[in-house]
Amino acid sequence: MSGEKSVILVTGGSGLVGQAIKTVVDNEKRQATENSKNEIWIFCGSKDGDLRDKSATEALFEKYKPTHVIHLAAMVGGLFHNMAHNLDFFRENMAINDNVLHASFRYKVKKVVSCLSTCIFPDKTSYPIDETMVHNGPPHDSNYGYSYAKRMIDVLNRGYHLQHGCTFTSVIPCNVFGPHDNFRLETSHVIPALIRRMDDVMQNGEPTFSVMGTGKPRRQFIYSLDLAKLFLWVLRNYENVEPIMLSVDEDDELPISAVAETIKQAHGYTGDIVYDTSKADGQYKKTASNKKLRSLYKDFKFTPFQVAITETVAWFKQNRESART
Ligand code: NAP
Ligand code: GFB
Repeated sequence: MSGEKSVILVTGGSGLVGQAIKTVVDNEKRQATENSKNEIWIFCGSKDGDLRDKSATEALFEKYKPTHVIHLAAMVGGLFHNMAHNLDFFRENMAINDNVLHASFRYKVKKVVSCLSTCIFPDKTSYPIDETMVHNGPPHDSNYGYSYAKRMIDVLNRGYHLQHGCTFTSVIPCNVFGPHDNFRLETSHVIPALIRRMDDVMQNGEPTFSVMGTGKPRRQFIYSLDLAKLFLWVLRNYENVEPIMLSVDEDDELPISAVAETIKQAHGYTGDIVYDTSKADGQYKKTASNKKLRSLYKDFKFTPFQVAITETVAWFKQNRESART
């Protein structure tokens, strides 16, 4: 991208990951970095155009004529939202992805970076999972709709490359959290759900806090601001169509119980944590290898989990009124 003027369209620009990229890009602008002088960034949410709709998608591309696209827009949600809406997750995401990638092809976009997820890998697999295993076997039942739709992005990327020479690639983040997350009770992922529900319990002076499931499942979590920096690195440096995992190390995988304890500490909650084992656990683990990332970007430093949780809890307390609650 160096030297040339680029117009970068971020679909899903109003969400957790989109807003983190905006924070990092705004920071680069303030520092007047070389990249920031040559890049125009456009962050779009669903109000700017419903990407399930082909003509609305084309209108967005006609308006901005992007040279590059970071494609984040998706129907997204935590375990319980996925379990209740697998069909919607499949249909909405298939439509959005087909529209965005085809418009990118028609408008001769030089590079598209789309977003997969570590939850799309086969449920029954060897560990750690890596980028070569995306299509190996059925995903976990809880989110098969989202998973198959995400896998099809990789199929589209390969097709556009083989048939038309396009550089459309994808990244595979583990679970993401941070400022601007979705804190709504019915749809959120575990970290924003626990942060919001613990704040409610503290406001009501309740002596116990209930975590759903056994607390035993294990997850890798990446801070949205770290993921944003890695997204920019991929956009500017990674030229391969094959996906690349953007995850913390395998050793940083945590049980949900440890996540709850870290949030308790950040909130300063003094009550007891209990586990509601009548609720689903979801996939036990999906340990991902970041070997490829570590080999290409050797000196990247992830924010320590506790620091990132403390910042996210502070952000939520300061922004609760305007946040997605
Ligand atoms: P998010 O906070 O829920 O944001 C989703 C974004 O997509 C919002 O900007 C939303 O716009 C937009 N969007 C949804 N439906 C749309 C539609 N029909 N037309 C146009 N825009 C639409 O999600 P996120 O966590 O930032 O996720 C970003 C990407 O990362 C997604 O592709 C997701 O699959 C992937 N990912 C997320 C996680 C995670 O743990 N969060 C993990 C792995 C991968 P409005 O808000 O304006 O409606
Ligand atoms: O982030 P999460 O909803 O999704 O985490 P997944 C679910 C885990 O956290 C399960 C436990 O073990 C739940 O039992 N948990 C405990 C809770 N309390 C809560 C709570 O209040 N809310 C929620 N949501 N969970 C998702 C996929 O899987 O991973 C999505 O379903 C997505 O498609 C995401 O891609 C990255 O990690 O299980």
